[in-house]
Amino acid sequence: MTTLPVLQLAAVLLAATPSAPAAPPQPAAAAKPTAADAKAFVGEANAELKKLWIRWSTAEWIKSTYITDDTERNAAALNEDQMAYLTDAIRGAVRFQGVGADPDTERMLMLLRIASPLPAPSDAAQRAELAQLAAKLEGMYGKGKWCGAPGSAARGAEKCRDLQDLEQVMAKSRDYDALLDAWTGWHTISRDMRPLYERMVTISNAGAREIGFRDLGDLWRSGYDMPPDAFEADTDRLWAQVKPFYEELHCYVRSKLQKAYGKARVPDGKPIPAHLLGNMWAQDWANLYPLVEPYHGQPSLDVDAALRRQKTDPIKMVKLGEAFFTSLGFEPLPKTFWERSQFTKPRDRDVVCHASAWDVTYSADLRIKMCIRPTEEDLVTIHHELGHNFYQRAYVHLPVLFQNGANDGFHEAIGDAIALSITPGYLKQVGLIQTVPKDEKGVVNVQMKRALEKVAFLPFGKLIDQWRWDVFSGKTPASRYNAAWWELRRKYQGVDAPVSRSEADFDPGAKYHVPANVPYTRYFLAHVYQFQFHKALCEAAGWKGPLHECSIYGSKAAGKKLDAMLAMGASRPWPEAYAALTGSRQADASAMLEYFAPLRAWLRKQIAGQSCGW
Ligand code: X8Z
Ligand code: ZN
Repeated sequence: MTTLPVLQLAAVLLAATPSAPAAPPQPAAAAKPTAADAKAFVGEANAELKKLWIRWSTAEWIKSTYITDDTERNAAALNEDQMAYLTDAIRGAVRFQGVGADPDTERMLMLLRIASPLPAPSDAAQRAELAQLAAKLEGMYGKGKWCGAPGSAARGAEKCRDLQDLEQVMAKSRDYDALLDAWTGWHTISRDMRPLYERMVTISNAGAREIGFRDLGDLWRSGYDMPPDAFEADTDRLWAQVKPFYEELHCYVRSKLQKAYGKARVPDGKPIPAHLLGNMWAQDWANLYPLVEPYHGQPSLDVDAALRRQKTDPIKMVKLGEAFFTSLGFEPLPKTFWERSQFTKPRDRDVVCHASAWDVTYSADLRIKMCIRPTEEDLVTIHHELGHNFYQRAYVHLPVLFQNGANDGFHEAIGDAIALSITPGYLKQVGLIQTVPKDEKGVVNVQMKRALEKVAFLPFGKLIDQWRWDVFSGKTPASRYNAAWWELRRKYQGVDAPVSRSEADFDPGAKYHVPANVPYTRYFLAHVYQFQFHKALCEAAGWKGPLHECSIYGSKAAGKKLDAMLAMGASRPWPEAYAALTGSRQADASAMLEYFAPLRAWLRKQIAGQSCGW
């Protein structure tokens, strides 16, 4: 049911955006809508969307924490309802173009049009199919298991391993063949996704075109308060700023991998085999730290060991994260957060383990969904997820169309910016390491660990949507899905598949955000934003030393500054929110480069004279 009078349309000029949707036929004598009509329309849209989104996210929560055919069908049905409403509302909103609505109304009309990353066409059968595809693809990822190659000794249901098991191998094993088995095994789970993904692209492209976009990528790039082409150029600008640093890190790490695996397996001047970087997607190399540690014999940074030794349970880890936010002056998480969250992997059913944070009812019904293990990586992810939750609560007073990040990169950057304050000094304070490394050697070690997380991620953060944008535009046809994927991974990351791949594989589907249809440029942006946010928060906290040593733990002044930005939600163009915290309206990687200056100087000496690049 929609309360919107979507077909009572008056004459409309389509001048504002060249790609605005076509208005349905106009009855000749209809009254011209006014600014007041537009305001009333977004008021109703907010109310209706809130109702529909609560129902849908409730069904999504149930599905993600209990994957069955029934919960998938249920979630798909509720998704269909909100899709149908959105398609109608967006088409109906066209009549308000040029009516001179107030700025908040204009902004909500703009946000309405880009509200869904998966727009459905108005055809009911296609909409139903799209909702089913979306639920099914995410379910396939969540249920993915590797049971050994057919005919191999390892095959057998009792030996099947899920992503968590396989990630553990990627993180810990340094056995080339064991790594290869885990990598190739996981990449079998996405093969059957290919036809479903292709169909999802076709239908959602049609949906995007109906509401006036060239294709789905054009819609995704339109969420940044600037023309989509300008956004793409701006992303390239940031990448150009950090690319030389990435190449230096790549060079150093490759030389260490050559020592571990030999030059026959890790050749000079070639991309690194993707299964050797300590992570299933080679997107975060922190697990390689023991292999690439700059100076041995320095104070230990092994947080994993401390978590194990102290038998830290998942709840304690989340409490530690919450304590960071309350130290900044934020209220503790609601009681229901502790009752309703999924902290550990249930033993008796399939769930989507990929971490996420929710406000199921758009009224501070906060929860996280994780399968927490006692590792430093998960401790950082907890801070990441809580960043989402504290953001959600800070803007909960706004209408649902404004209940969002200033842009999606902001949402991903908040918890990460906080986690940059997990310095050795902070870790010692909370008893997770014994000694704070003080001299230059200790600093380089600490920085190396961070760079393996943050700098290694950058090209991966960029290439996922580079791939999808080309798929959505048709530049990459389905017959080249996998080939195009590996071209980008070679080009940006300098990594290559360890075994030959073909179009029978669908390797992009082995990364959660592709089957789950979550745009990914947000994480690239967040990796740049978070250092600028960190710097601004450190200034607010009165920090005077080097940026990499700053922890804002306990600073109410920093917390206040952060909260002021969070509370704006999506109500203003993002450069305004950016300026509220950082004083600048532009993203810039110089804070990241400043943060890593000591490591970079050291790295350059290490790789001098080596043949870098690929
Ligand atoms: O998906 C996530 C979060 C949930 S929004 C856990 N991240 C990206 C990933 O895992 O690929 C955080 C870093 C990048
Ligand atoms: Zn996130």
